[in-house]
Amino acid sequence: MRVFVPKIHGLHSPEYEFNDSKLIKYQEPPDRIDKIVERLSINHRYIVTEVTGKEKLSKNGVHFDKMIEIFENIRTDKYLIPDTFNIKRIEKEPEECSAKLGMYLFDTATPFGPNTADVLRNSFMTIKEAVNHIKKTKENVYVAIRPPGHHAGYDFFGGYCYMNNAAIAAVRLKKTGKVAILDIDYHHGNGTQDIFYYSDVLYVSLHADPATEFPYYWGYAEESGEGEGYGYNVNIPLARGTKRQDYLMALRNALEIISGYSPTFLILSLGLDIYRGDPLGTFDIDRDGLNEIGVLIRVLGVPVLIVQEGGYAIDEIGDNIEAILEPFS
Ligand code: SP5
Ligand code: ZN
Repeated sequence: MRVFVPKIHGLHSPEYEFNDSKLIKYQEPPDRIDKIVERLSINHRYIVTEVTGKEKLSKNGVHFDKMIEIFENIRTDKYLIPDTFNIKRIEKEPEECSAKLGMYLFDTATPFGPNTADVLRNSFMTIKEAVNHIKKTKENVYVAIRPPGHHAGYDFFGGYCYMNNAAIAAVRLKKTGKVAILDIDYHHGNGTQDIFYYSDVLYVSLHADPATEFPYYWGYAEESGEGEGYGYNVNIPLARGTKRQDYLMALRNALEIISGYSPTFLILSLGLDIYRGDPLGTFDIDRDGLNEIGVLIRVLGVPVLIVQEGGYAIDEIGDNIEAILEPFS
């Protein structure tokens, strides 16, 4: 299987995030992806391509122009974590860079640094190359990408995410067929849900119940989409501590819905934070469980674009990615 990686992702590397009412070590560091790439590079089933190119963020096709313009124009010599949030969406753009970010940011764990915009340009190019590959070959593709994307909505960002990689791929794939997105990150993909809430791109998510887990305000079962999108948003919240067998049962239900939609392409938002040993997760899914998840999704027989989202058990991330990707490779 082909694997695409943004070459300069390591230039986005905040030291801290503000979480649980304190400043803690940033949980989404470069070695997540470095470890994945290191492992897949020595496995003959994978052909890893580092993407060096960059693309203008304004061409992303998904996000609100004003938010992207702010990303393009931030000038900073340190990682900014805003202290003020524009919760009423007042259309005044302050001069202060940190306050510009606060217009669209929804949490305190998503710092914006000197090279963050450049890394996003390289990420965008990487997604485009992966999309071109799957369009041309109809083969499964894996994008080993960071920062992740599924918490970035039309006009908001947060949860370590700035731009929505899966959504950027979906709008491009939609031009040649029907697209479904299956999101198995531990956290609800509030950004992806937001972007496609009024459209018939099918979004199905299995995630920890937002009543007790981030992102808290999105991800409830009654959120079904609206207008053209009604019935095309499916949330399956699961209790903290959900065990492998219960997870797999919920996944089978999700796959049945996707199968009934007959997509031309499937995008898999892959969060390895569902793994038992993850510091941000609580699900009880072991490595064999990850492999079984891969097998069940593979059985759909639809070409899959796999996009990396979360996953923070860094010492085990190499073994975990191999376990879940093996059926697709
Ligand atoms: C892409 C992705 O997985 N983003 C997740 C962002 C989650 N940020 C909030 C984490 C809350 C941590 N508080 C729980 C501490 C458990 N010891
Ligand atoms: Zn997550």
